Amino acid sequence: MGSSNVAMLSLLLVLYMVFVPSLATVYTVGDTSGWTTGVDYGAWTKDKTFKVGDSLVFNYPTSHTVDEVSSSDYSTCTVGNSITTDNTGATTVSLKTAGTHYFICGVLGHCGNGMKLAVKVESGSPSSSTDKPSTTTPSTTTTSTTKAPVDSSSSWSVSPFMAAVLTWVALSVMVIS
Ligand SMILES: [Cu+2]
Repeated sequence: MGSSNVAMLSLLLVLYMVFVPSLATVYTVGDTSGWTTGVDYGAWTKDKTFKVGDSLVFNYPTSHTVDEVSSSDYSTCTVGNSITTDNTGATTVSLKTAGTHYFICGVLGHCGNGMKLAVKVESGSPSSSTDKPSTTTPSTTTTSTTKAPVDSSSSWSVSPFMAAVLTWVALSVMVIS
């Protein structure tokens, strides 16, 4: 392997290391406002594109909760049927599957006062971007305190894998030449 090839390989490795972490984005819900009443979360999500592998961080006083709920419970602000719930004050939710995920505060009246968040999650791979309604797959996310087993097959987006494949292809070409 010539020195130019070594340099090229190094460049590829650097690009790979820079590129891969940027694929998973951590979003702080409501930014500096956090998770509270009186915030328009529809406006907060409007300019954002959520992908499988991204995370939501909810920051709030423990007088609130973060509940993942069904589409219908989201629409009607129905509390008590939550899929997952957390009230630690700092809840990280991994978006593991494509589709729309719905979150409300479980404290009576707070959802009606704006504490409702719908996040449309796109598949990490353009070739399999078949978004399904989350109503057919309720247990699609886990909170930081949920003990449900992690679905490893869907928690890892395809793009880092593709980046690794491309790196190896490039490496193979250099070795052959
Ligand atoms: Cu609340």
